This record gives sequence, structure tokens and C-alpha cells, in this order.
Amino acid sequence: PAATVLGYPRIGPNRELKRAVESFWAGRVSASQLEQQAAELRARTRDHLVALGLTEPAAVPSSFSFYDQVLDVVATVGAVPPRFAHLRAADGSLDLAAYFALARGDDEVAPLEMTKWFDSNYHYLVPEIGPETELRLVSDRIVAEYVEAREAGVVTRPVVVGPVTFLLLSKPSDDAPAGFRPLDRLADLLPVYAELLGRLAAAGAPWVQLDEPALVTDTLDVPGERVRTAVTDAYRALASDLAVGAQRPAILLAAPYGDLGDNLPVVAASDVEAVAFDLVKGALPSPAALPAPSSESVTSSESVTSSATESAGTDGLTPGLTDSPAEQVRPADVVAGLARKTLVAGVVDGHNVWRADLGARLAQVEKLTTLGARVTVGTSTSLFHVPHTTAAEPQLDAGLRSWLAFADEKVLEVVTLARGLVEGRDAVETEIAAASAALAARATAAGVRVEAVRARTAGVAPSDLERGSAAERRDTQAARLGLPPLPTTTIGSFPQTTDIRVARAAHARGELDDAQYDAAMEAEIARVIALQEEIGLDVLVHGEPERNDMVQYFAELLDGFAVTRNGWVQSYGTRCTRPSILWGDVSRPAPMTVRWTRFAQSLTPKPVKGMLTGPVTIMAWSFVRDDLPLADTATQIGLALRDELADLEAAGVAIIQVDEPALRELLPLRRADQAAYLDWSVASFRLATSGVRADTQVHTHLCYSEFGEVIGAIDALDADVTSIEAARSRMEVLGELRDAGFGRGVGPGVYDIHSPRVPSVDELGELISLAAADVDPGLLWINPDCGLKTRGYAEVVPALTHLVEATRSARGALVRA
Ligand code: THG
Ligand code: ZN
Repeated sequence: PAATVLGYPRIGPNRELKRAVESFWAGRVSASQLEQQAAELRARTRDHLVALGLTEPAAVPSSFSFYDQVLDVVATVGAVPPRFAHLRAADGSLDLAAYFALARGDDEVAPLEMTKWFDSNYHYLVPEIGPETELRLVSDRIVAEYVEAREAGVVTRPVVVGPVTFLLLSKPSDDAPAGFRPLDRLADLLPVYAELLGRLAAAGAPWVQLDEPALVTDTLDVPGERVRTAVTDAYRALASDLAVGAQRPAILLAAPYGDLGDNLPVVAASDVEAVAFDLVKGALPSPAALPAPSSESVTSSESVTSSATESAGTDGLTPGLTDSPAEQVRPADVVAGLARKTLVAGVVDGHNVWRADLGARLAQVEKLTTLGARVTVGTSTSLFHVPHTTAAEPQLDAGLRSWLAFADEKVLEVVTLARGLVEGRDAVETEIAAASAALAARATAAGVRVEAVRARTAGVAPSDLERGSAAERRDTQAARLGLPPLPTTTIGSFPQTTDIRVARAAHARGELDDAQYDAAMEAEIARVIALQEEIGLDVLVHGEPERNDMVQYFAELLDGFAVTRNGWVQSYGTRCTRPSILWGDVSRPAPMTVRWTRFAQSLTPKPVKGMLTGPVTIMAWSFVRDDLPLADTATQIGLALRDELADLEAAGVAIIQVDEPALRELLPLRRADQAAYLDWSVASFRLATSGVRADTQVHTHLCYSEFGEVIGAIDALDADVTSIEAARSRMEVLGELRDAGFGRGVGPGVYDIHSPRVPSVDELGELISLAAADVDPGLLWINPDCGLKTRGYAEVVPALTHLVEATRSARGALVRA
């Protein structure tokens, strides 16, 4: 087709899938009713995409999932960890209940781990693969969905996570021997994919899309050379060795989220019929940028392994670009490889919400035609990172709305660009002009560039990022706070009760006036303070009843942001967030949190922590403007927060926590880009937090990610105390912190709040002892893993009571020692 998108939101324009699946979990609808509702949603989505202009065969992606696209591969190839084996049917397949059990666990078994999908706020389920994991085709769901669509008159393009990415994103199963890598099972997995492709071909599917985003990153701990060998082997087995038509559909290999980089030559050399490039994050594939050729051109795995001999670096090769001389390729071969293929030009941003510059994007598409046999216009990534349509946001400022493109508007952009490519630029002159006009209006609109903000960011001096000696701060803070050893605290939020939600909704509808709403929040804060005093915690929080989402709350109070009413985006499974839209220069018109913290502090002699969200997390969980470097936006937010910290300090708040759970999330997918990112992200945190006195204690909180890779940056934040998720990994991160010489206060989470289980005093005591072995007890804090907002009081009260009790015995043991 001339136009396509790599994927489309699955949740439904009114979160129909969320409601249907959660009703199934609650036992309100049966599996067959859920199947029926999902089929209806798929039908509406297909018809809608056709109506928007994806009319050609295979233009509409079949990218539905009940929960997660990686879990779908697990369910297709039967890679079920042993602890779930009893849930499988006799033929090895998983019914819907079993499929969801892998995602959510049940009373007996822990679910698959969840982790971030590339540099996005989407979380996938991590497959567990060992030497013994059975790999065979046990589900026909992908084929059935193709047949369902075809019978309804739409020839779709099934979308499946590709075999290399699937294995690279898997982790070794618990029983795997040391040194085993899931990628070691590639040869066993490929026949399963081959069989799936065969069934799709038999059903008449002309195309299949295999998503291989793992090829745009060099941060997975598998050497690049090994990845390239895997790509070569995989696509030899799936493309070269199978006849297109009879044994397989044509293959579109999609590489969203960045550049193929050193993986371009092996992809170009493969026999897949099409490759999708991310031309928003990545550059045009440029064979000219490849290392100069060596005497022989090698692109197959046999050659890679057999000729991995000396001869490197001597004949003018660019060092560092490849791992081995055997991989040297001739640009001419890459050009020839690409010229045999259809190239999907991912010029419409699937990961952000800005309207495209159609004129510039069409030029980019035209340029690609010089490389490939045929060019299709596409999106850079699946559209499941953006909400369905701006039409659902009538309350947004009309100007702002005209600068935006959500999923449906992006489909229209792709269709327009394809028409421009096929019929010539003149045919879409009107659309190009409209896009240019919107962009021009955006560039000069009030609020996009605010001179006062620019002047202030320009005036930031290195000294604004310094707080002086951490050791001296520790002493003055200790004197001011007078805390016991192993101080106990929580991360910030307390359970969001029905009463709170009802009050917030009534306030939004205007049924509760501001004074009534404030009174309801104060009553809740008073209750939470009294509860914490009763439990015996040392450092209290106000509980954040006034916040729905820790980013949206600030976005609503800062200038430069807009929030949506219906802009839901899947975060994991049925859970969604509404990312805010950061469109202009950011500033703080008024204090945002001071009144609540001050009120809470007025109720107790114990210190109450001020609670803020850091610049990086605000950016990571919003749609951020694309017309200013991220570093500059981070500086603006850092300055706004700096003022908030100053106001909290002036109000008598002695401890202020600035959460950065997303610090790891925006880490670039290429190692070469990471240092620059860590520089500006750390600087923005320090800018936010370095304006306070030495006796004001700054905390930060990190969660949702593996932080091992960014320990240096965590230290560089220069926070006095860092609380960090650690319960599930049994304090693993503490060893890494110790080895890195981390000498600051640290609060490893000892209570896993992601589980409804109430930990016993003994269990908590055990984790505290583990922590005390790695952290100087004078620096150790005791706290849960994360905020308590998703838990209920029935669990939270006993769990925190146990936490305080376990801490008291640990203190006793410390004194005796
Ligand atoms: N806020 C934002 N992004 C996030 C988180 C957050 N990304 C990472 C992590 N936390 C994602 N985790 C969740 C956890 C719960 C929910 C969403 C993402 C959730 N959502 C509700 C739902 O889908 O039913 C809706 C919440 C609402 O009404 O606002 O429960 O904390 N921005
Ligand atoms: Zn957390």
C-alpha cells in the first residue's frame, strides 16, 4: 500500500477494552462475551481505519491485544513458565483466564515481571525463557483475527513482535544455568514463527509485520555482533528459506524508536520484502555513513563466525562503529539491498502528539524513493502511544488543538502524504498549506515563547546547581530534625478512598465549591496525619488526596501545559494515563503544594515532607513540545520547582521530596547519547533542589525501573536521601549502590506495595537486616517501595504497623551491637 500505520490504539476511543476486560476479571462477563466485545471493537477499528483512508490491502494493521503484545507472543509460542504450567490446556494453549493469569498472577503464583517498552511509558510483560522452555505454535489467534477481518471485507496486516526482539526482551528463567541467554533459543523459536507464517499464508494474508525495535538500541547486554548474527539467521529462516506466497506472507520488518545504525547492513542484506524506518527519531538510512569496506564483504552469520580473525583497524576502518572486522560491509551492498525492498518511511510521529510539517515530511519521503524500490508512507512507531482523536477534546484551546494530531489525525496525515507521493505535491497543496499555517501560528502564539522565562533560563549559573558539602548538610539536618536511627517514613501518597474520588469528581462538575472541596481534602489530611502518628512513623506525609496523577496535578497548575479530558494512553494492561501536553514555556504562576503541606505540618510536631514531582518525570509522562531542546524545557521546569521548594522552606517545611521515578525511562537507546541526557536530567534536578538551605533535607524517590545502570547519575542528583524500589529484588540495588561508593541517605523499599499481601514483622525485619548489611546504619531509612495510593487501608494499616515494629527491633539490635 502507499500508506499505512505501524499500529493503532487498542484500548478503544472510550476505553471499551479496559471496561470489557475488567468486567471479565470481576466475573461480570463471560469469556465468550469478552471475545464478542473484543471482536466488535476490532471491527469498529478496522472500519474506522478504512474510512480514514487506509483502503488498500494490508494497509490496516491488525495490532489488537487483550493485554500486551509481548505476552501475545508468549501465548502464541507456548513459552509458559513452569509455575503456570497447570493453567495450560491439553494442547498447550492458554484460555483467556490463563492468559491474564500470566499478566496478573493469582493467589499462588507471581505474574511475569513488567518493564518499560523502549523509551516509552508503556510496560510489557517480560517472558521467561530457559533451555527447557517449550516452544511450539499453540495458538491460532493471530490467524483467526486475520480471517475475521478478511471475512468482514478488510485485508489486514497482522502485527507480531519479531523473534529477535522477543528473545532479546526475555529474561533467563530461574532454572537457567549461568551464562544462558534467551537468544540461545533462536534456532528453536524460528520454526514456530515459520509455522505461523505458513498458516497466515494459507489463510491468504499478503503481508505480515514483524516488529524488531530491539535493533535500534545498543543497551541490551548482548553484543551487537551477536544481535546481527541473530537477525541474519532469523530472516534467512523466515524470508530466504520460505517461498513468499505459498509458505509465507511478504514480510515487513519494522524498526521503530530509532536508528538501525550498525544493524542496517544485515537488515538490508536480508530477503524481507519491506523495512519500516523511524524517520522521526532516526535519520534516513545512509549507506554513506557506514564504515569503509574491508577487502571482503560479509553479511551472513557463517562468515561472521568463521572469519572473526585479526585484520581489523589497520586499513583506515572507522573504529568503534562495528564490533568486528568480519562485519565490514560495502555501502554499495547496502544500497543494493535496500533497492530490492519496499521502504516504509516513518515520517509521522507515532510517539508524540504534534501535527506534522507535511511539506517537510513529503520532502523526506521523496528522498527515500532514491534508495528503495518502492516507498510507503507510514508512522515512526505504532500509534498506541497517543490518544485516539483530538475530536474528543473540544474543551482544548482551539489554537492548541490545531497544532495537535492524535492517532486518527495522524492516519489522515499519512494518507495525505501518500497522495502527495503518488499524485505529486500539487495534489495535496491545500493540506500542506494548512499544516504550514498551523505550524507558523504555533511558532508565534502567546505562551510558546515567554521572554521572562527565556531570560531566567539564560541566567542560570553553575553555582545554582550547588548545595555545598553533603557531609556538612547531614550534620545540620541531623541537628534540626533530631530523628532516631533508621527513621521510618512513607513515599508520599496514601490510599485514594472512594470519598476522595467522589469529592474530586463533584468538584470537577461544579457540585462542590472550592471551599467545600478544600475542607474535604483537609479532613482527609487530618485523618492521614493522625493515623501516621498513631502508627508511630517518624517523618509524616500529607497523603496527597488532592492529586489524581502526580504529573497531571502539576500540569494543571503550571503555565505552558494543557491537560486532556479523554486522552487515555495505555500504560500497561488495562491501566491508562492521560499524559499532559507541554506546549509552551513553563512557569509557575502561584505556589502549588504549599497550602496542603503547611496545613499538615500545623497538625503535628513531627516533620511533614513536602512532595513534588521532578522535571524529568514531568516530561517523561507528558507529551513534550518538539520545538525546544528537552534540556531547555527541563531547565524551565527546574526553575519553577526551585521556587516551589523555596516557598515550602519558607513555610517551615524541613524535608522536601522531589520524585524522579522516570529518570531511567528517558535514557537514550544508544549508549553514545546517554551522557548528554544524564547531564541535563541531573542538572534539572539540581537546579530544582539547590536553592534551599543546608538544613533543609532533600529527598528523592525512584521506582518502576532498574536503576543499576544510572547509579552514577543517582549520586550526582546530590539528594540527601534517596528512597528506591527494592523489595521485589530483595535489596539487590543496595549492593550496586555500595559498590559505587554511594554515601548518602538511602531508603530501600522493604514493603512491596505492588502486592496486596501484608508483609509480616519477621519478613520486614529480614529485609531490614539485609539492607543494614549493605548500608551504613547511620544512613539507612525504612520505608515502603512506593506510594500507597493504589492500595487499601485494610492492607496499609497493618503493613505500616509491622514496618514500625520491625524497625524498632532493628534499632534495638543496633544499640546492642
Ligand atoms: N502517572 C503517570 N505515568 C505513570 C505513572 C503515574 N507511568 C508509570 C507508572 N506510574 C504507570 N503506572 C500506572 C499505574 C496505575 C495507573 C496507570 C499507570 C492507573 N490508571 C487508572 C486506570 O487506568 O484505571 C486511571 C487513573 C486516573 O483516573 O487518572 O491506575 O502514576 N502519568
Ligand atoms: Zn514509586
